[in-house]
Amino acid sequence: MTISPDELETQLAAIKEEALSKITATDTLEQLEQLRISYLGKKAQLSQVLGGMGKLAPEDKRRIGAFANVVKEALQEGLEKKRTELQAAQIQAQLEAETLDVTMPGVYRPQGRIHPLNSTIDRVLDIFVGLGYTVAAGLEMETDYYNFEALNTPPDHPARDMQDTFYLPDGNLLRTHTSSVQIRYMEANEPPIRIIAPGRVYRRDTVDATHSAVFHQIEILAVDEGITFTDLKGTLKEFFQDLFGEEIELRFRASYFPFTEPSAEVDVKWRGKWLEMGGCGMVDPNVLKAVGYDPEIYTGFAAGFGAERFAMVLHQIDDIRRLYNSDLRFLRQF
Ligand code: 2NL
Repeated sequence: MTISPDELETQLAAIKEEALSKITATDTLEQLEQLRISYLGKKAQLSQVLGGMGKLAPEDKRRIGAFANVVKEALQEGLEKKRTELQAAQIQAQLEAETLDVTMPGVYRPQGRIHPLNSTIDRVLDIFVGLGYTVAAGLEMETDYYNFEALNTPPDHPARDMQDTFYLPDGNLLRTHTSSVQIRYMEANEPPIRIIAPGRVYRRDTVDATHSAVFHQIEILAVDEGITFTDLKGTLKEFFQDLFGEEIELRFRASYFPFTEPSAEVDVKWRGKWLEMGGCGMVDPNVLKAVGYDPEIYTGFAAGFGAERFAMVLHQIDDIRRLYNSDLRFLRQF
């Protein structure tokens, strides 16, 4: 197909007019880029017209070639001008959208604080860490073995009545004390042992001012060669003195736990009153045997406390349920 130089020139002029009017009408950078591709790209109309120049006489080629360059430059200039315009408009729009009103009131975030139960647990842990103890944690769902059997409490043991708990369909249970953590720790480590195990525990208890079916226990355990009841007394004296921040008196009353022998309840005399603070004793040889320790070589002491009881005594809280119902009028006091 032959095409005359004049026709080519007319086509070029038409392309130029069409392109420039489309460029003018464009209002996005994406559209503008599409126009650039369709007019100046490799497959562009301009390139196709120029492809038809091959068969022209040399002087026509020069004339049409020069004109094609004029068209090309006009398009490039038009595109560039429009691009600058659109970019400026875009920045302007963005600036308007992102205007920051520094006089606007901020988002109110009330100051949070540590719950009295947690701050009590933290204080107790701090004191024992200061005495060389390691904090140990474990599972809230346990097997019968770790919660009872390893603690010298076989299925028919009467102490199971007082520690009735929530049983899962698979036979597992919710732990009734953090002792199970200590059993697992002893299985995995050799003496000397000095650990403190804090955590949530469960009992089938009727809720009242001093009982909750879910509460927090803190247990300590020391196993070594030559540990005696005197070490237990000295450790508890040191601990309670630090916890109450003043001179206190300790009293031990004979008691019973399946996992300690002998066992005792420990009371603290603070501001003239005796307060029951927890239970303790020398680790029963059967418990040591269960974790593979030789009771002829090792002895140990253990004690268990209720974190809620500590918090209630230290802050004069009259009802354990106040610690659980998230009443800010109560919690803001601490
Ligand atoms: C209480 C009494 C107690 C223990 C917990 C214990 C743990 C192991 C071995 C022996 Cl692994 N004993 N723990 C001993 C005596 C008392 O808790 O009234 N808790 C609230």
